[in-house]
Amino acid sequence: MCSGNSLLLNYGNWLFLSGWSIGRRALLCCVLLAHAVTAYADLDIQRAWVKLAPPGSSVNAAYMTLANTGNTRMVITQVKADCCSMTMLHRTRQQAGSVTMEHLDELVLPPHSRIELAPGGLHIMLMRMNAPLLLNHQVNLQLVLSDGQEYSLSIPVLREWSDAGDH
Ligand SMILES: [Cu+2]
Repeated sequence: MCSGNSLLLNYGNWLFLSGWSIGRRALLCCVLLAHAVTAYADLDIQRAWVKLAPPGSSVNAAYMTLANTGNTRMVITQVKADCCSMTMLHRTRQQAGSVTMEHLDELVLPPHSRIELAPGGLHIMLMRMNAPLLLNHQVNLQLVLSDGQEYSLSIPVLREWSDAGDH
């Protein structure tokens, strides 16, 4: 539901204008090192995974449950990934028998709230892959917050979340 060359082409110009999440591997390494020891007591991430795409697919989608356990509003403004050079926050909408994806500029987590990114709904679109993602590979993500903090996490590529066992 997240594939389709026409969709990507349509987004291409738009992305260029918006400047959304153009990551480079060398830069990401520095980011990881710089932020690896930072604590994010108020952002709790569970059930994070990337869905294995069908062979030949040029895009992937990442899912997770985000919880803001603190008293301060959080806004995720950007996502970076080491597996690809472009990401977007998307919401899948199904109406009148057709499936479309809406781009979100940001993801807002009010105090003491929880947001589910799951198949058929919100997701992080991974595009312009460096190489096809394989089963059980790890993808490194950084969630960039509006206050400049970055939350780094490493998540597995799975067929379905249920394959993760007790992760
Ligand atoms: Cu999408």
